Amino acid sequence: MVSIKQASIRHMLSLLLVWLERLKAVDLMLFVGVMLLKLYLFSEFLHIANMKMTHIDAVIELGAILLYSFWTIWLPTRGRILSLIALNMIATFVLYADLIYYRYFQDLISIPVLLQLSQVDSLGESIGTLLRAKDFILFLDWLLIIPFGIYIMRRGRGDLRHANKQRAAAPVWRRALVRIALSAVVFFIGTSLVFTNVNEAKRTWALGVFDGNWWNLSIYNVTGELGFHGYDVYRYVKQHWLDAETVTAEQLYEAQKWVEARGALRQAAEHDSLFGAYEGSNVLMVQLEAFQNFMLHKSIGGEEITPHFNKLIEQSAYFSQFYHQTAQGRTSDADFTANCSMQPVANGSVFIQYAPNEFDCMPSTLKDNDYATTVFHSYEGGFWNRNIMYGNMKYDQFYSLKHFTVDEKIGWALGDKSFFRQSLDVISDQQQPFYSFLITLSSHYPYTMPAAEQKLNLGELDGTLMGDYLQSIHYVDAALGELIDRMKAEGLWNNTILVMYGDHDNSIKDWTLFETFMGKKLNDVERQRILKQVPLLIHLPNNEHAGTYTEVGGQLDVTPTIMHLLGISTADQYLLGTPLLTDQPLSGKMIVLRNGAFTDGSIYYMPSNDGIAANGRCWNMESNSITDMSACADAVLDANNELSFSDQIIMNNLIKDFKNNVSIEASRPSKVETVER
Ligand code: GP9
Ligand code: MN
Repeated sequence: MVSIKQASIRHMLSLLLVWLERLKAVDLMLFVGVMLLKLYLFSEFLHIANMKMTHIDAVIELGAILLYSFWTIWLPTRGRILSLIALNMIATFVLYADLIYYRYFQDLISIPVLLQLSQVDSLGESIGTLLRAKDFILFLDWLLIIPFGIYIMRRGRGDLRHANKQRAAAPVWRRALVRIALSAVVFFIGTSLVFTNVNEAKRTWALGVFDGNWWNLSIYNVTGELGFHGYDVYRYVKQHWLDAETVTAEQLYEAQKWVEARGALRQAAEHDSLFGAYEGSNVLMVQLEAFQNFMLHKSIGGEEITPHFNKLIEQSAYFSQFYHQTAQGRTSDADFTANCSMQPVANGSVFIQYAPNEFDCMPSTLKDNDYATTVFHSYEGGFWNRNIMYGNMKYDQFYSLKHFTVDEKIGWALGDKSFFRQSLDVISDQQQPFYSFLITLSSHYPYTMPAAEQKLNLGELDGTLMGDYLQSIHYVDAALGELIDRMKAEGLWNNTILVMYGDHDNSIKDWTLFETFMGKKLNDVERQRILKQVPLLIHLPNNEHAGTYTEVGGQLDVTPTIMHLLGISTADQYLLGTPLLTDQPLSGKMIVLRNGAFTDGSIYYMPSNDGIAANGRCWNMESNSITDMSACADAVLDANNELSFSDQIIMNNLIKDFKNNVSIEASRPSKVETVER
């Protein structure tokens, strides 16, 4: 027996269905209104600093909702309403998942995250703390749409037919025409609302956001939530399907042979007396933001800019011809090159685009050798996709902004002094041996320091970007002094290898500022030196092997160097670098930069913008003058090989294939077969 209450609910639902059927597009309008409201609430709940929903954002979201749903107009009433209910449920689910994910990871869910769900495991444990009662409001409409959907599926057809008994239906062709025309109009409106506004942002305030691609939230800030997911799908499809080139068996074989030759160089160095000389030591590595070489050992206004670093140089192995090898991925590239010893990709960042791929990064190797591995960076964990990449690099723990107390606000976030202090609180309690990687931030562009920390007397550089840069470096140097004192106090100074290197240049484009500081005019190769050289400093227990090493090196050599000192063989690993601190420096070593420049310490090749090798310039570094191209010509091919093999390996996830032995014997090309005579 159907109760009176059930009958009246069914009657109401049937009236609603008939009403929606008669008024045609009202269901779509209701859907658009509800979704817009949910997206507004979503942005409020996220509550990201400087990212409040503006009216332009609302217009973009509106356009995206229309694009998401325009096709439902093609369907008859029941199908359309059911599809809109399904679209509502899917979008609400995505919003909610993003909201929970953001509260934990300060990022949005992207396809690479979904492909690496193990990362999300850590979220499971703390899910309870991420839920809020107010979130329920996102699901309020489900109380109506779910029963309505069930009613339509069960009874809707019959009730509609009954209600329309007396009405003559319009001819099929007319209905089809109206639907196609209406959906085309909605599609056109949606497209213009989204793309005119996004393109305008790309031209103006969001210039470079889609090229740099450094943070999902920066993309979301331009495209809105639905647009972000649309873009994310496009980005993934383009990278993995549209732009993907298949690697032939022969290419796989060539790449493996080429990279294994680097392993053979490292293996040859294992006979060296320094191989394993520091076996079992802790490793504390500091990546210094925008920390270049040119201001070391320099004073301004009678004061040394980096007194602590200069003093440490005397007690350490300091590499004075060391190059950063970063590209658009900036800090993340430095992290990747130094820890994983591969070239960065030319466009974007490996951290963002290839995070799930297989690499032989230092933390995972050290973890396999019973080290505790931790990484510290007091900024949002989603920036540069660190949450995901660090999971793949097998760090035990990533301490991001949310783990620190911001008791000293400088620049983007926490000042480096407090950052070191709080990181050392963790490190000193850590199981030994450990590998701890610390990434500083206070000397980040645009170098705004609180007045109390502007301690240098800058003279004519006062009020300039260069002046601000030097003030921030002076502060970071003082923070390094405190770090060293603390390491000594914790008894870590003589059982830890302390490594420091600069991540990349300081982005100051005005060369007159450099010339004012250096007190001389700078030619092209001097400028390249300033731009590309950063310090590498390795402090060993008891100040052993201290001295200035003038052999060339680059960030790709950091991991092989540390492994060499620890006596962990990397002969079978897929790394491009070679150890720098050895009895005998490797002869003919060449450092290849991502823009195609290279140097062996005596020549420096600068590629030309047209990409034609012969149009590049070859500099003699000793005489500081341009020399004949013949001095560089032979190495151009080697440099290009390094870049293209590295790209091929990263972009096609070849290390996984190498390890699974996909190539070699099975695919050995006939031309390399040995012939018995
Ligand atoms: C922020 C920091 C800055 O987390 O890594 O990165 P950068 O802008 O130097 O690449
Ligand atoms: Mn940086």
